[in-house]
Amino acid sequence: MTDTAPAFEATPNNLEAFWMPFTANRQFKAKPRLFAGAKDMHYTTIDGRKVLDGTAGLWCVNAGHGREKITEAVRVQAGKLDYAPAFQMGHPSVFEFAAKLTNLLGADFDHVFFTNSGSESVDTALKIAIAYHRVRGEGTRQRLIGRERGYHGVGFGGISVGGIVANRKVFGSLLNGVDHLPHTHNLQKNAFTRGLPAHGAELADDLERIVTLHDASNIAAVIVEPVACSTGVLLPPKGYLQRLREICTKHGILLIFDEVITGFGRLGASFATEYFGVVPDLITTAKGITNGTIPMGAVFARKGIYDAFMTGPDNTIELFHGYTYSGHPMACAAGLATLELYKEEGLFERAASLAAYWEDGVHSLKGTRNVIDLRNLGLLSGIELEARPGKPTARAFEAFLKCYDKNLLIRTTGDIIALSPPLIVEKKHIDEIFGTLAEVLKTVD
Ligand code: PXG
Ligand code: PLP
Repeated sequence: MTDTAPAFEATPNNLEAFWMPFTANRQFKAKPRLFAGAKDMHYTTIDGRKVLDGTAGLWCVNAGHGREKITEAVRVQAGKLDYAPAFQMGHPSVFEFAAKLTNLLGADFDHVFFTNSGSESVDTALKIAIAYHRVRGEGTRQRLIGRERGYHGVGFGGISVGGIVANRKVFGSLLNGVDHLPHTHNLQKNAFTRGLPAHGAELADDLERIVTLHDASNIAAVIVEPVACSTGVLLPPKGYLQRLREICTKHGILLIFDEVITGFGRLGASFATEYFGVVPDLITTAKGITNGTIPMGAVFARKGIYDAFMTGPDNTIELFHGYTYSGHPMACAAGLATLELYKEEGLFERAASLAAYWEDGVHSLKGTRNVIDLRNLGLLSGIELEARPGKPTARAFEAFLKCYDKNLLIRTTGDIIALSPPLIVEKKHIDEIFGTLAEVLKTVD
């Protein structure tokens, strides 16, 4: 392209070829929304408008956009080593990154397996769980348990244990041997709670029912999001995660926390496991691991899991699993710089210190037209609207479009607005987010 080349223009012809993910393609292409740049808390649209990012991209840009430290690290790495084979070969930064990550997680977790996304992390964790039982001589433990309304990405494993109907219903028979716990959302009892809801810890006991049905000797793992974000920020009732942990331990079932969103500071702690003081056996991550700059995911294994695989002659490949791009040099460079940035700027602590101000902002919307629940934790929020009769999702989507016109990016799922700003958010941005939302919601009938 030369300097005189015309700027990209969004016309139907040049938008057609791209089959957009999780998007109403025809609606979008008729009236596209395109970002051309981003810096710190803002995106810039192709027509030059600055849009405040209330969602950290898709819950991933935790340190804010265009951070020089990360882009420079990627630039340097690209010039030094573009790619190294991931199988039977290595490169220094993947080992350094693994060590730093396990350090961040604390003494309970001592190994990490790299993937390229949250979906791959989930499939990896499910496979590790089943294989783990087998290497220990408990090969009958193959069943997997997810939860209604759970989101675990879009691989066949993830949609099988996931519980969002639209993500499952057109994709055939999925994995065999999967059960689901009930979701924990209860508007009658918990609406407008600040922080964790009081009611519902006993819903974890449903796991006992499933164990009675199948016998523990057939169950490999339970997977849940500590906070179910994608479905609309559903918070765990007080004591729920602890109870799930106790029941899993009692029956020898592995507990997997899917921390693709809750990891890397979102709740005001490094991970949800730290925030809740509940230790799972496997943790799936992605997104904030590289600040969204380069695709990457990772699965953390609790002490003892890796060791269980280290048997047989030393030329044995212990786990027949991995991706061409597991631990890609560019992703490791981005990840190492991201971790430094989180630490230097104290971003997890910053999220914790802003959580109360954020909570007040969220709950300032109480009484606003059509709002039937407000939820918050750390720098997360779910704002639930009553659905328009006969037209689910229409009300929230209208709010999304109106916010975008008023230079605020929000995310909607069903009739719930989800917010998760970069952790560098300032009070003035929080005021702007809830000010704009209040104004917009008044105009949405
Ligand atoms: N697990 C959880 C808990 C997630 O939130 C995934 C797995 C899958 O990650 P990948 O990287 O394969 O997308 C996710 C991703 C939204 C939204 O706004 C949520 C996600 C991704 C895109 C949009 O609901 N979560
Ligand atoms: N499909 C084919 C034909 C392949 O050769 C490979 C990897 O070698 C894959 C799929 C998997 O790709 P990835 O390792 O990037 O997940």
